[in-house]
Amino acid sequence: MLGPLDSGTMGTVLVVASDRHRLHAPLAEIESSGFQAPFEHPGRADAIHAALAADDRFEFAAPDDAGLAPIEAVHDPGLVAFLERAWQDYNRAHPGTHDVVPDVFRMDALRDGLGGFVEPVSIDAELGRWCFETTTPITEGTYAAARAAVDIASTATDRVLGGAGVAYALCRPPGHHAPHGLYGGYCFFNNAAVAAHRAAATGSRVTVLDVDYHHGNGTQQIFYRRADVQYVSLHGDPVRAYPYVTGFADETGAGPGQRTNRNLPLAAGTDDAIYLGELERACEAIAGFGPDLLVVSLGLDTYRSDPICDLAVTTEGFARQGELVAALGLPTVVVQEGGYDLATLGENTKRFLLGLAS
Ligand code: SP5
Ligand code: ZN
Repeated sequence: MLGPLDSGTMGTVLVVASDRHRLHAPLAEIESSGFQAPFEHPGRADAIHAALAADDRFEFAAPDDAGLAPIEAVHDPGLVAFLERAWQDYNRAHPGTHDVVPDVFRMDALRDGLGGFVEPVSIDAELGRWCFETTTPITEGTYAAARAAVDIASTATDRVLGGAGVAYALCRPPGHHAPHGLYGGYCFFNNAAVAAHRAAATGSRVTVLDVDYHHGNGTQQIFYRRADVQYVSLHGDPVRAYPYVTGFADETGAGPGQRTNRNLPLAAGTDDAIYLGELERACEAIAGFGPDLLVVSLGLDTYRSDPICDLAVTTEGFARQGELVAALGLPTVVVQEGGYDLATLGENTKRFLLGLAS
C-alpha cells in the first residue's frame, strides 16, 4: 500500500519523457477513405515537451527500462511478438514499404461451417489478425517507440508508488484503444493499462479516469472483469464517435468486475459547463469506489478546435478539469493519450497538469 504523499520539490510536477517517440513516424493514415498526413505524429509530443520545458514548474526524468513483463501482464504475448517482427517480416515480402498497413482483417465469417478460426501464416494476413483499423501504420521504429512509451508509463507509476503525488507520463504513441490482443486507433501497447496494472499488483485499488475524447475501449476491455481496477470514461457518444461499438452507458463491468466500469457519453458541442458537470459525476463514482491511486488517461482532443473531434472544451476548461481531479486527493499518474490541435496541445496539457498540482 502507499505511504503518505511526498510534497516533492515544492511546486514542481515530474514529467517522464523520451525522444524515442520520434521513431514512430508514419507518412500517412488512411482515414475517411483517403490517404492523409497523420494526425498522430512526432510533433505532438515535441510540442508538449517544449511547452513544459519552458516552464520551471516542471522537472524532467528519463524512463527506466521496464522490460517486457509489464506489457505481457496486460497484452497477449502473441501481439507483442508480432509487433516486434511485423515491419521486418512485411518488408521481406514487400521490400521498401515505409508504412505497413493491413489490407485484410479477421475474416472469421469466411470460415463459417469450416470449424473455427485459423491462425494465419502469411504476414499479410497476420496484420489483419492483430489490427482492427487502417489509421495505425507500423513503421521501422514503431515497436521501439511503443516500448519506450511503456517504459515512460512504468517509470511514472513507480515514482508515484514511491511517494511523488503526481507524475506525468509523456507517452507517444498513445495506448487506450489497444485491448489485450489487438492494436489500432493510433495505439499499440496500452500505456495506461500498464500503469494501472503495475500499481494494482502492489495491492493498491486503482481507478483509470479517461478524459480523452474517444472511448478507451482497450482499457475498458482489459479491466472489465476485474474488481481491483475501476474504469471511468467521458467521451463522445459512440453512436456518432469512434470507436463506435464501445463506450455506451450500459457497459458497467462483468463477473468480479460488476459495477467497476462507468461510461459517460457526451453530445457533440459539449462545453466546459456541461463537461465539468459530467466530470463531477465521474469523480463521485471514483470516490464511491475508493481507490488508493488514480491513473488519468489524458486526451486534449475534447478541445473546441481539435481537428478530428466535436466537443467544445476550452484551455481554461482543462485547468478546471485538473482542479476537479486534484480534489479527489489521490496519488495520480497522468498518461498522455490523444489531442491533435498542435497550436494549443502544449498549453492545454500544461494547464491540466498545473490545475492537478494546485
Ligand atoms: C488516442 C486517440 O485519440 N485515438 C483516436 C483515433 C481516432 N481515429 C479516427 C478514426 C476514424 C474516424 N473517422 C471519422 C470519419 C469522419 N468523416
Ligand atoms: Zn482520442
